[in-house]
Amino acid sequence: MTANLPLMSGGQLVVAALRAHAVRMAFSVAGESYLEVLDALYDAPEIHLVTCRQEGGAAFMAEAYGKLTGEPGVLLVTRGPGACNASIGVHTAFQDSTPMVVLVGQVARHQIDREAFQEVDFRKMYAPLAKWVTQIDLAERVPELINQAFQVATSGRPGPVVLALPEDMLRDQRAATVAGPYHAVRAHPGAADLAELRRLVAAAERPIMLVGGSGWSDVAAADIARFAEVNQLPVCCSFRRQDIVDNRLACFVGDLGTGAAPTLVARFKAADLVLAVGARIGEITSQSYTLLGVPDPGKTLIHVHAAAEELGRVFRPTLAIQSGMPEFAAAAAALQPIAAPRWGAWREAARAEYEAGLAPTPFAPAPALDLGRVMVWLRERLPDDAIVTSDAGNFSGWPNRFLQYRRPGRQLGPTSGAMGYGVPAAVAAKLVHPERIVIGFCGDGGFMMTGQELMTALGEGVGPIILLFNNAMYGTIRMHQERRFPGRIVGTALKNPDFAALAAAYGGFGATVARTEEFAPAFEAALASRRAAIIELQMDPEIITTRTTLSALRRQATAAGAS
Ligand SMILES: Cc1ncc(C[n+]2csc(CCOP(=O)(O)OP(=O)(O)O)c2C)c(N)n1
Ligand SMILES: [Mg+2]
Repeated sequence: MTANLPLMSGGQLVVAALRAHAVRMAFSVAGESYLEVLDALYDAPEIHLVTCRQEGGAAFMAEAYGKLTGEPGVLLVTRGPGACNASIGVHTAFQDSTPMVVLVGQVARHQIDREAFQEVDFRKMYAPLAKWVTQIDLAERVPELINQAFQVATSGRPGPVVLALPEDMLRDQRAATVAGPYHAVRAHPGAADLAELRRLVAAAERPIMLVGGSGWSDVAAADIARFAEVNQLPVCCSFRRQDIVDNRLACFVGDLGTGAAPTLVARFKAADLVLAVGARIGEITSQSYTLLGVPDPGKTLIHVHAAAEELGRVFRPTLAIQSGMPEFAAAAAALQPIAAPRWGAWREAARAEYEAGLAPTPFAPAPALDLGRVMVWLRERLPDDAIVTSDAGNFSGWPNRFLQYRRPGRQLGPTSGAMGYGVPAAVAAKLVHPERIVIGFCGDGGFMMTGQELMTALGEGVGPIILLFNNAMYGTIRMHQERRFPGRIVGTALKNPDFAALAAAYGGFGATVARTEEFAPAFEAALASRRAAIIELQMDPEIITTRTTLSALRRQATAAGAS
């Protein structure tokens, strides 16, 4: 079979396999352990290799690429140190069910288990972080194992796959047939399941839908919205998955993130039926497992998920349906609508609560920079296809509560809660869609973890706009301190650089906004510059969430008798 094939190095076979799987972009920090792969990429100009500044940033970029496109984000890093830096992005891809393929250089096969230079047993290191880890010990098996990696990364519940590549294997010359592209395998809902779903929903009084998870194409998102609309079902979304259903539709009623609206939480608890589609119903979404009983949810639960292992894992559903999101959404949209549903007023009330929450909470004294008004301005200013990325931290409450997401616009945020995600994700999104507005929301803490990747954007000539919420603290943790140990501030205060000057030093656009009216001109100027930009929002540090202040938290905690 291989008699007439040319000999190729293991490295060339890796790149031939990436081509066969239609890889268009890959993110890397170079290492001598995988020089053969880099050299083979020299001859593969259709693969855009993005040279990043730290593997954590590169891994977040690959994860964001996977989240945005549904195709595996490809990451290339070197052995021990590179793989250790990259691990945060692998963990994020795992928690966020994002397809990703990580290629890691490895020591030569004849050195393994000597603790050679930078040697790590990647099967052990990545075991709980990745969906699958293996090492390619034979160059002739590169096509087979890379094919398997793409299959595993994309099928069922998507996730990250790690392939260790011993450097001497990459030099071996072998003849091998490359196969591709991969076909993501997804289950379809059965006719009996759909009939039962319809029967259960029709019998409900106060149903609510929860959409979330990964694997949503634009068509699937439109289909599930149509299903909700024709059946008048209220729909909320899971943590950082606000872009599945157009937030302007009458059926959309909010998100179950870290700052979930108390009214939505109450309504979810009052529902007699939950139709969860794609969401794992994890700790944040389930509000620390308080929205549903474990394992008996205490109400009718229909759970639709791409992976059999997630069904009945925590909550025992009344009806479990294993299905891909496009397959389920298309079938649901084709179901006969439920005639004269009883829950019209229930949905309307939930929508009214959501809309009431879109009005900013007033603070006294009024801050010079009113973030609520800034968000309302952005909500009106952003086009439908804008991409919003988010870091982890309390500042994320502002875009989560006040922006309205809609396809093809996207929200890319780490459900893993990993700080440092916002900037690299914005860089990746802008590389994928240079024509769209891409905004990265960051705190001062998270920005300083991976902000150097702004230089990657400048090197690539793309201009994401970073909105940097500066409160000179790890605000989220300070909030928890005020609740548990009021007034005892330790380990959370930050000193920061001049962020606008930092942006300028990179060759980007920088602006500092201290008053509400300064925001719009700064935003338009950042956009017009077409360069990577930082707009520092000098916020009132007192305002710790969109709803409350640090002093209010301290007062409450002291009154409640915290230490
Ligand atoms: C990589 C990482 N390290 C630590 C944490 C714990 N953590 C969660 S939020 C937070 C503070 C975030 O600070 P900042 O980015 O300034 O946002 P803020 O909460 O102040 O708005 C920390 C330290 C985390 N989630 N991820
Ligand atoms: Mg902060």
